[in-house]
Amino acid sequence: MSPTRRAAAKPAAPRAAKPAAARRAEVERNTKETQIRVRVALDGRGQARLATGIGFFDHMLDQVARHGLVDLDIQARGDLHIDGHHLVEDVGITLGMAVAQAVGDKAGITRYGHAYVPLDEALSRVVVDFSGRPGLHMRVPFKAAMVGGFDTQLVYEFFQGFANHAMVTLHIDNLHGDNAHHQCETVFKAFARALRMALAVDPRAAGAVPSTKGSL
Ligand SMILES: [Mn+2]
Repeated sequence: MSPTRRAAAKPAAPRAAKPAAARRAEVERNTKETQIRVRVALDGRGQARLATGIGFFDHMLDQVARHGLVDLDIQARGDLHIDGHHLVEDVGITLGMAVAQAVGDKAGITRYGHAYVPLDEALSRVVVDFSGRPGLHMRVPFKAAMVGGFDTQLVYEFFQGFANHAMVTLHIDNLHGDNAHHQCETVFKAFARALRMALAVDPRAAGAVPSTKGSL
């Protein structure tokens, strides 16, 4: 016990943390091909409410919520009687729009995120940069054309739509994998983990925008 303690000037109360603006958004996007509503909460708990009409796609979006610790509510209807192309691409676009809106001016975020995720023999790496410049670089040699009712070619369309509208640079590589379900799942899980890292508020950044330009 310090005898000077009582006499010491009362320390300034710790500055109350600025209440974080709620990082959430709701976007509705309707075309003649698809009708999509996305609600996202970036500081969520990984809860998902998903209805895209494609079971395996719901399973993948569930990974994004769970491993990204974002809450996702995605209700999508579309021309699945043709195929899944328009719907999967448009969910990527609408989710990208919602994430861009929820992240706002990006002040205080980590900006970069990366993750490796394995699932048995499969291993994927995803790197994301909230750069403000859309770009997708994807190398995933899927070992099957379809997983359940889901065309694996649509993974590219989903991430292209997401990258273009979230305004992020995305590098996606599947490094190993023999089973297409595993390959796909590691891609979505790694995407989720990378997203979580990039969106995390960095307490040392003290609310600064993580760019020497001052804006992203
Ligand atoms: Mn699975």
